[in-house]
Amino acid sequence: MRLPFLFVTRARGSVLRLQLRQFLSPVPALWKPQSSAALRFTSTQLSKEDRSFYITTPIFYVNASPHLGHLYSAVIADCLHRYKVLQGFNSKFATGTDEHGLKIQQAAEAAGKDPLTFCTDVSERFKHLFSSCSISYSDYIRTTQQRHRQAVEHFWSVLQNKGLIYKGSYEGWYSTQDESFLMPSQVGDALDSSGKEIKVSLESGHKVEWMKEENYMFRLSAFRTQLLDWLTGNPQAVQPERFHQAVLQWLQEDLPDLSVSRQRSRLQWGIPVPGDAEQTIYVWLDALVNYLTVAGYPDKHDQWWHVAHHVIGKDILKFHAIYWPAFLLGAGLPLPQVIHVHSHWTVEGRKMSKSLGNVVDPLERSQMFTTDGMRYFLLRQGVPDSDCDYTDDKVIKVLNAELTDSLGGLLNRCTAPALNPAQIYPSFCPQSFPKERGGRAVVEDYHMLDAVKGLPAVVEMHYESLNVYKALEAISACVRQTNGFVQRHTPWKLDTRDSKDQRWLDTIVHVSLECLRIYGTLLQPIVPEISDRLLSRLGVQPNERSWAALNFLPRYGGTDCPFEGRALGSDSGVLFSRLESQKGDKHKPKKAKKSANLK
Ligand code: ME8
Repeated sequence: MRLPFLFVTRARGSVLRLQLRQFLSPVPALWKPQSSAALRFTSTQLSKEDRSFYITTPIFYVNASPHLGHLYSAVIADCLHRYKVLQGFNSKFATGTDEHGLKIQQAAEAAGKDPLTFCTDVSERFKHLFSSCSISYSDYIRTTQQRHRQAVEHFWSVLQNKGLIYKGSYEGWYSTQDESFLMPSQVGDALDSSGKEIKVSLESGHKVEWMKEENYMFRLSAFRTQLLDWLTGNPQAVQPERFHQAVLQWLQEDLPDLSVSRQRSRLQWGIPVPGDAEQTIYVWLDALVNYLTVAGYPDKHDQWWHVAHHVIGKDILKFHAIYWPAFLLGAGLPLPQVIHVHSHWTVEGRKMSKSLGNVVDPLERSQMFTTDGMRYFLLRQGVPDSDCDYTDDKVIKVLNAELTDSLGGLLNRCTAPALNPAQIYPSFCPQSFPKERGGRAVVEDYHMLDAVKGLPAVVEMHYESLNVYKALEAISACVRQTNGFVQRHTPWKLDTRDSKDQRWLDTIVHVSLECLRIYGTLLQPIVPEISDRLLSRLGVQPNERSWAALNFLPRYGGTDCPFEGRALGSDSGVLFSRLESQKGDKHKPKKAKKSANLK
């Protein structure tokens, strides 16, 4: 992984081995470690009235166009944001682009553009992707913005005034592609395309170069104990657990001081070190501060900063779970509540990369499979713990099975004029489906009611931990149960001239519509457009779609149902059109036949 520095020298000293670094960076008297109690920032300590929530994605490099992985991080964060809003939170959701650094400087040069024009062009592409995919961010930050520069300069001055930054020099391997320093053990030999021997990062495969220059160092080594205290005192701070363990493991290893600037002669595209025009602030320090900038740092960040949650990919864990908390501790600021880590999407088992030509274009795919289709697929199949392989065929299979057939089929059945000629939310008959057995419902029907009643709590638990795939698994299982309920009782065979049969038919449809209302409400963070169409079709008004309004099947519990007798909303067609696998990768949604699932 990306550990900085091979060797460190003091400004006028000789080269010293890394292991001696602790001696090189004594904590100055100016800086006092925080007590371990101050490091615990669990949600349980927040006041019950505090309904603020702040969620971020990584800010993405603008050296290349967005790919599927970028959209995945944004969709996860968007899901959590929408869920919190449904729960009544005042949620802020930030995303944006990371625009400084050597890699961007070089990419702009290669494109023959001035850096800012280049950054603006690519940043707009990210923005367009996110807007097209219903990413409902409340702030889009670019590190080239003035508000960010002010925040970074202030943050730097705070660290410097606390004696945590000192002038030194380093010598070691640097990967420009990863914008990171590497230890010798992280570097290996490889051949470039012309057969020349080069050194590469063992983790990323990117070329590394030997660097030696004078710059500013951050006293990272002084923070090991506090970082350990934070992680052991907050077992939920880094999720899932395997990534929490990985960070603890890294903290057992060498934790050298970190170079936090580059010579201006090498890197012009970045924020100059305050008071030293010869140095540019290291792109990772610059980039991490974006989370504070959006929160309103340095003047008005309190409301958001103590409820910060970061969504990141596993590739940038060390920057977020070691460097960032150490910077924040140094600056005397609270640490993020949770760092949600996710694994990667691969293609045929390999990392997506331009050189392999296997990059999946998320915009193109969301046009092929629809925005909600792509969102559903990514969250249904993406598992935070382990990498997932992407194929178009998988997308088609999952969406056809779960959105077209299962969910769409259920809606179709319960709203089709054949079963529901009056186009209303029909009445529930307690005699047909009594609390105590003896009506027409059978044991499986009671099991289904139990499952749907308990579903919001299950989904809530999985949304909270960002195991969204588990939430979708649970919803999908319930949808299958409801389809089974309808299938079991074949309501289309009931004799509507018989009043008992009519009441039972109405009850079957009422219960199924109630199930659909729950599914539609719970699915809003995942597939906002589909959920809106589903709930609108059921006649559920916008103010009846919050978490608090879930209240499944009140008539069964003996209380009034506000929907009973209400007219359904207008029919806007199939919920999700079947996707056809076609040669030439044209998976355009096909106009589906609406009656297909009626019986
Ligand atoms: O690292 N699968 O930006 P970046 C899933 N600017 N997610 C993926 C992915 C994949 N194959 N590839 C990338 C940077 N991601 C820095 C971040 S934050 C202060 C600075 C996602 O453009 C994932 O979230 O390289 C990963 O962490 C991020 O994109 C890296 O984006």
